[in-house]
Amino acid sequence: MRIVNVAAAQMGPIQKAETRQAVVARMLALMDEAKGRDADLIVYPELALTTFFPRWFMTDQAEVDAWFERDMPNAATRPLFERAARHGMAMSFGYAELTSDGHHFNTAILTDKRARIIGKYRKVHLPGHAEFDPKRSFQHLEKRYFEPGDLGFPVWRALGGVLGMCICNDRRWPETYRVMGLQGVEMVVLGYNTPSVNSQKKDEGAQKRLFHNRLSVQAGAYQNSTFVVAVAKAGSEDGHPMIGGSLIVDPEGEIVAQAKTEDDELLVHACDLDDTAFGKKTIFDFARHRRIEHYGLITSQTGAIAPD
Ligand code: ING
Repeated sequence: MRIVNVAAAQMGPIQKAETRQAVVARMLALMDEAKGRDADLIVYPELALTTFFPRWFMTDQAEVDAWFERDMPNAATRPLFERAARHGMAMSFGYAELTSDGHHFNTAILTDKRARIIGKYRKVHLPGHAEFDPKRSFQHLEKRYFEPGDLGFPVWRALGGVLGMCICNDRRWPETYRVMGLQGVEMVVLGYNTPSVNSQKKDEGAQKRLFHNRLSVQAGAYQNSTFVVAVAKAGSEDGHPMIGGSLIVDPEGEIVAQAKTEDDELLVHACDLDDTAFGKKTIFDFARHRRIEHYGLITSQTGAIAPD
């Protein structure tokens, strides 16, 4: 038995005017609740410290950069690291990273139980656009504000197992899970901010978005025999609704915990990492069953590339 008692800390909306200090106070309350439920690890959403600012069209780089963190930890987030160390709890959360040499990434970190950062991931699959388009009912400008991640899909030995991270749109791409699966990942943690409606497909509403959220995470878990913990930033941010539906999925693709609200809500589940072994030994025994001689297209540029 290699139990990781994981807490999925879904967060309700963060309004544009809300301060990082106010958000950190909410995150600390969730962390204290997780401690009360003996969590070993707490997972927060993508861009957990601020509103989902890529919905706003900005032209002034100083205004854009105000949404980013230059250091981690920093004055606003240090209370999180101090409380996590005191609780003996590992944590993962997403934030906008501005590096010392001026690069902008949609980033997530993983700490150990002493609040030391042991892993960093930078979002590879950036959805949305780089330019404002008046035809869209709302904007999704991640390609304007972030660069694609430059760290690949690493995994880390942590909490007695092998952990990996990805972020939001990454969860829709089988390649994301497979690269980590090929490294033996046993638990993938991720956060997301997913609009309840599709700015380019009027009739696609929240129920379809929630279905695709479950489908993507359950498929990734089953097809790589890994736990997946997917955590929403949910609810209406300045009038822009986002889905909740945070969930914990086991290596057989079963949902073992799921959020009921669109607010701050904690899910906790005791994940036995040994449960990943059967799938890795039978169906997904990569060494015995993969036929890479037929997989070339997956890493090729051929085929129609959809216009931006
Ligand atoms: N958000 C959305 C997501 O991938 C999206 C964007 C929604 C793309 C629905 C396609 C369909 O969940 C982020 N932040 O990636």
